[in-house]
Amino acid sequence: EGVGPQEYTGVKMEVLKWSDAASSALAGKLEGKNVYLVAATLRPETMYGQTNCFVGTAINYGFFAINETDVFVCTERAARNMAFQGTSLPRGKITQLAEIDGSKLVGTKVKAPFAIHPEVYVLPMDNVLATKGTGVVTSVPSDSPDDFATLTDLRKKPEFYKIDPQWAAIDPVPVITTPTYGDLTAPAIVKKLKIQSQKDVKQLAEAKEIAYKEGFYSGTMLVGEFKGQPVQEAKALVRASMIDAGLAFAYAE
Ligand code: A2H
Repeated sequence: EGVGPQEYTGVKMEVLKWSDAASSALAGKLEGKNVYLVAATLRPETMYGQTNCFVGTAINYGFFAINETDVFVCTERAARNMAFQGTSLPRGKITQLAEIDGSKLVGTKVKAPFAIHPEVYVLPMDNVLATKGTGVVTSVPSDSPDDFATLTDLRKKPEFYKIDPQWAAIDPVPVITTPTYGDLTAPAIVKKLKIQSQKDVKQLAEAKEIAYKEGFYSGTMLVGEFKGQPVQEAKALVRASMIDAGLAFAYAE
């Protein structure tokens, strides 16, 4: 991470159906509201390949009213930052309606903007930091080694991770092709570096670096509105398209 601010894209993942645990914890608190889990991503051009959404089970998430009808789910830290970036009104003010542990969000079904699989589940990830982004990570296992390693862990040990295997059933979707690694860059790098699980943090940091550079400098879009275009061009275009559609917003920190 550099010295300057990180320019994230805040992706609005609308809640379609709460997990049982979230449903009981939230009973009556969000009547009539549109609720969105907000994921922070640096790779908006990969959103076609979302297969799920990750939260940290030990992280506390707040429900923040950003206007009369819409509620964002993220860390309080992120909500405070957003309040000064034109996301909510009045400026600088946050209104928290409820809070919940990440573990209770697991199993919630959300909409994945622009995704080829438009409905995905919330799953647990070990390495989600409460101190970065919104605390919600949208999962794109085709292009993110962390996401692929985590999805693989969850599929191997669903009981251990307390998930229904159905929630992790969507396979990685080819979104970007790269000359060195083909149509599924992250799985190819994870295999090459012999990464076994999300616990291999050191190798994953290396894999992330390789995947990021390869995708950005040499990748070509395989799907979507900018199919056939280099990722270097498509990145800003997909981002603008999502923002215009009201499905995302700029978020910096
Ligand atoms: B990226 P940086 Cl396809 N904890 O989005 C852990 N990881 C987090 C996070 C948090 N609180 N908030 C965001 N992230 C992830 C897509 C993606 C991402 C792809 C490939 C690489 C990649 C789909 N997941 O990131 O430390 C988010 O995952 C590799 C750089 O601020 C976000 O972008 O550089 C990225 O890490 C931000 O990490």
